[in-house]
Amino acid sequence: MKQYLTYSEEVKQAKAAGMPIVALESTIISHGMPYPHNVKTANEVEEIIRNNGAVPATIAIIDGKIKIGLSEDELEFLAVSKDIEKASRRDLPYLLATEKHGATTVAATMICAQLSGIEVFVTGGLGGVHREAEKTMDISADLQELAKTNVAIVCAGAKSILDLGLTMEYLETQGVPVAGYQTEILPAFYTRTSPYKVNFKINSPEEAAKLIRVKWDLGLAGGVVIANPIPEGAALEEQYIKQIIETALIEANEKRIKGKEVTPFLLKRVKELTEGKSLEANIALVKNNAEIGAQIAVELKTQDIKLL
Ligand code: PSU
Ligand code: MN
Repeated sequence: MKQYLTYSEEVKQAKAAGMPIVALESTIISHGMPYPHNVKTANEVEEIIRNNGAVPATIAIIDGKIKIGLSEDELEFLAVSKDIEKASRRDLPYLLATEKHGATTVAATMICAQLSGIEVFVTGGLGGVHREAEKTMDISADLQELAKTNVAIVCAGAKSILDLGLTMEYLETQGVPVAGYQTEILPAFYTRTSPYKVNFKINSPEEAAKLIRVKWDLGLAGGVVIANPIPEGAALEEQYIKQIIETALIEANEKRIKGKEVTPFLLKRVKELTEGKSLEANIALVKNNAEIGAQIAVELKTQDIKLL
């Protein structure tokens, strides 16, 4: 195993010192946001995590190595290069075997986080069950990963490019708790609400950390989703974004976009149709998640120390 993993100096030291570490994904950098917003956001998110007492570990595959923590040059490379595959669970072995580059999705980032002993992961939105999945079978590998890999993920819910109802059903079947951060309603990424409820409401990083620890203490494999709504001022108007998402979905259908291209295509079209407003919202919610995620990672360590 060790031969596949490379740690940045910062993460190596944090591990040795037993500091709280927060994993970050790289698909959002290479395939989720345009340059230079992607690299600027990635750096700012890392800084927010440091300012909240934890150490950031952005995860990616570079030259066939799993990198846990990236240098500024590596972040820049992921942000500009067109040579970076979107890497989910199925892609990891191929990219390592052929020494290629990959930007890790939620699923792949969870796998790498678990391999390196990181318990908390911050991102924007989860993949999920796509609309009309009963015909296309398009269900993100992120959901299966949450069923089996022990990493807690802080996100702003899932985007309504997905079928949120079916996504919640899938997670229930797989035994994945979805906890709302100070909310009873499932947030829908660009908006603070959706027609669905979360399973449980938690009010603080302490409560989140307890929930996560108890799940794993019980030997229940898999993740926990902490759904943290986008900040009030950054949320988009519900009807407005709904109609834009519908338009993007129709276009994806007409263009017969398939497989792993679907999510990046929809994100890009939504950004164009909102003239960048969706990108601004995306940046605001990731930063908000970084703050809460770092606090949860700190709290997990604090609670562990109390038990010693
Ligand atoms: N949602 C976003 N931005 C993203 C993604 C999701 O708002 O960049 C990425 C994440 O990496 C997620 C992946 O894991 O898309 C899901 O892709 P798919 O639906 O192909 O599994
Ligand atoms: Mn898919």
